[in-house]
Amino acid sequence: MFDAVKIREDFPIFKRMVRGKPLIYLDSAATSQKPYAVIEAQDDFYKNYNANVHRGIYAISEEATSAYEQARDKVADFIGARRREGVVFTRNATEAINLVANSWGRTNLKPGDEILLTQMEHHSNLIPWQLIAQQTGAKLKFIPLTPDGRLDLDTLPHLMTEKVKFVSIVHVSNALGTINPVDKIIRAAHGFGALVLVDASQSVQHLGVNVRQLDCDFMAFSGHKMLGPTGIGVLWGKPELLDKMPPYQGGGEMITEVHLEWATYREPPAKFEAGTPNIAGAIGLGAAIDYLNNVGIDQIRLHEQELIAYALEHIEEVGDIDIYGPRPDRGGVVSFNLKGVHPHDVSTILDEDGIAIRAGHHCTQPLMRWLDVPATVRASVYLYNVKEDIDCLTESLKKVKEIFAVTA
Ligand code: C6P
Repeated sequence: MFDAVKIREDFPIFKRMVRGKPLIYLDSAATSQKPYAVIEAQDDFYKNYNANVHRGIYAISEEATSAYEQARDKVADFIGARRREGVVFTRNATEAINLVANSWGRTNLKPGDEILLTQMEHHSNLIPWQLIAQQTGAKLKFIPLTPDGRLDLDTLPHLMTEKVKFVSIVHVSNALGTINPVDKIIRAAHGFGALVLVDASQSVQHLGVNVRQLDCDFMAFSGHKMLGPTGIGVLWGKPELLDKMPPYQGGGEMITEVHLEWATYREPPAKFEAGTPNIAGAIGLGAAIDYLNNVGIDQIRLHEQELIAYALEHIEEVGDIDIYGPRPDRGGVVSFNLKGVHPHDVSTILDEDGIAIRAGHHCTQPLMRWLDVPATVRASVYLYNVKEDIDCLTESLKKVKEIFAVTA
């Protein structure tokens, strides 16, 4: 039986007070909170078997290597990957996307080729492609949005041509909550021989994503948004594609033979993990995946759907509110503005009530421009949120309205 109140007990941060009030955390899209299990897994590594991986022929190094590689198995299992070799540990989703843009993009793109993105991409799935387009002469194209903030798939037949060599799309928008039909886009792209990267930063921990079912070519996500530590992320790639790609960074552990003038490289994933990796981070991520599996992603999704429906209804009841993004089907995010009040002012007043919420452009400036707003207020939920959190948010929003004397 899913019980968010009980789940909260696993998260030490909910014991603390903020500005004299219990912490109301509504910013899990930025980063999630961490359960004891994750904190303790990292602690245990540093206290009991801290050693470098893949190097030492002694007990604690072997233990560290085994735990690090077990974490890779857990990730592979979690995303339905057939082979563990497809899982590359990175710093975060951003680094995973940069890896593909640089390694695959630089080798395969040429002037006249097209990279297809969407108008709702996070900067992390936009800037790496801008940079690679500038370096290779490839051109960027964008799937536009419908007025309710979905991808306008009617444009796909015009946009998807044999010129498109790579498609990189967000699965769930961090700013709108839109759940994109990535399966349809992947099928269309493959029909033209283009490869597809799915930015699963806001989906893998909420919806569950199976790379075999989706048949994407690459997937990127961050550990810290899925109860794991910061500084660890994942690039999953089809092993046959990773095999053919050149290294992204050079250094220790990614080589087989080194001469002064040249070197040969190891097979993936080692080829893409130059230098000492974030061992504790990977172990913590493994513990986070265990935790999520224990609770059950399907249960988490149902809980979030209930919370988001509740939030949409009650935030709207405050009045003078613009809510962005589609309904009813969306991820665990509600972006909105209180008419006539800057989102930063809203967030500052909510903070006085111990409410942590994000206000800003959410690293999606082109999307904000499309919405014709400088920024939004964004509430995002996860498995540990309860309806009372939303009640506190709406009460506080009423206070903001009073302070700013917003009139309809
Ligand atoms: N979005 C948010 O508050 P990193 O920073 O690499 O862990 O994640 C980047 C990223 C990529 N794609 C999407 C869809 C994202 O939402 C994010 C991170 C956070 O919305 C921080 S801006």
